[in-house]
Amino acid sequence: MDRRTFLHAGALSLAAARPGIRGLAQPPMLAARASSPDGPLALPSRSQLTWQRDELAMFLHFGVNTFTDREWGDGKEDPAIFNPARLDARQWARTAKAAGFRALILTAKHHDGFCLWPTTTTRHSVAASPFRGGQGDVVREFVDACAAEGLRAGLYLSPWDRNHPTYGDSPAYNDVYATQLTELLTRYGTISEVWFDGANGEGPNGRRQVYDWPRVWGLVRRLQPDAVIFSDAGPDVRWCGNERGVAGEPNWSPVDPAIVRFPGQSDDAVGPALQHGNPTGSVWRPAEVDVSIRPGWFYHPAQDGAVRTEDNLVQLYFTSVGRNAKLLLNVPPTRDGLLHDTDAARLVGLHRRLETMRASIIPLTRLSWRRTGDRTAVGEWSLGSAAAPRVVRLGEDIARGQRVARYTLEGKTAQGWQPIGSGTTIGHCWLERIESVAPIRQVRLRIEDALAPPEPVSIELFRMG
Ligand code: FUL
Repeated sequence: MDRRTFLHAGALSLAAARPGIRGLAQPPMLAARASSPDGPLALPSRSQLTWQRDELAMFLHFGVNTFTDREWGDGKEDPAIFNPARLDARQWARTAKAAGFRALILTAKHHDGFCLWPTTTTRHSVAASPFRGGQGDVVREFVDACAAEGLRAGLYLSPWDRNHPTYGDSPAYNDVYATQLTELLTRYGTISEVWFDGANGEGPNGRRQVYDWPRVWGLVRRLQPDAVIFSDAGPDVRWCGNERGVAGEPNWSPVDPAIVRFPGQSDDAVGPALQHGNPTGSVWRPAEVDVSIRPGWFYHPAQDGAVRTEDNLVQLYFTSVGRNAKLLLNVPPTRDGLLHDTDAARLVGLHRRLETMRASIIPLTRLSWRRTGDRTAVGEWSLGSAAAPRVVRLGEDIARGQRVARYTLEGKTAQGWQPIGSGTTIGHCWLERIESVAPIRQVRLRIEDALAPPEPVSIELFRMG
């Protein structure tokens, strides 16, 4: 039942991939773009663009596990244990906003089946708990807090439900699940991301539940057309393939929908596809990196000393946002219903470090950008005065698809041009650290391979990282 951790599968061979894209049969869903001069490049939707440009989202695992000190509840928990006496969703949202996060996702229901909103589908919910005298609704407080802080709200509704008596009776539970989803997507205003994991078990009847994903995704499309849907298999946003906080290198946003077909699927082709995407993929499905600030997803007092350090969080930013993915960082509320001081302080630290880096930007003037072939280009920029950059941020205009497959970076020192970096994909954002370089006056980016004629790439150099 646990998520598989996929090993870094190494760089994809573009030599193998390129003939593929040229010979790619036109999938029906791209037919509308048949006349595009870009050929069969997958493109993001408006919602996917907004999602990716947010860069940072906060995950909140909260529920009966918070009170039992477990990671996976068995569904037999007494709702009476759920009593976050000082719950303040505004504190969650304020903390997130102050740290530069733009969206939050709450576990409306985890595998234990306990619902954080008063649902008509079960008595196993906040309505049966002492929270706010049984009149409480954590989902409501959460979405209101996000709205008050100008942040996007998302919800995680676990399909695996270890409490509901219908689980395992597939048609009956699928109706229950659809009702729960409908409640969440119709009562609380705009929901920007709906998060599904693929955990799947047997019900009390000993039968394995068969989920109806087309129905679930169709419901989200109908009720919240602007929401992005996350799961291993998208359809809008894919899992990055591990919970270590590391997106693949290379990392393509397009994927081949024939490889990852449903959430929770596990076979040998799935891991590399989640980590790296597929350069020849026909659908746009960027990677989300979900990882916790603590060892567990839920709050455990014993882990108060094991919160990720500021350095570690900066590193996570580099291996997620800095690898063309989005970071979904889990910060679990305590039994009081508040984010822990240590976690909040580390987030402030992360924000300060990223702001310091951004403030150390080195002004650049573009001297030239020209295509040197069908799939190659070169750009040159001049630095106002000689400087030794520590970090480079590259970015493609992904509204026009992801194109770059291999690049090198050179800096002009007093001794002439020197290599200072190289890589594979770029996408929305690619961050690289530049180790000990003599001061440079100019920088040159060579696109050495691409899936389509390269568009101008943006570049930023920072003195600090
Ligand atoms: C997984 C779950 O089993 C974990 O408990 C956690 O919620 C993680 C984000 O997704 O599928």
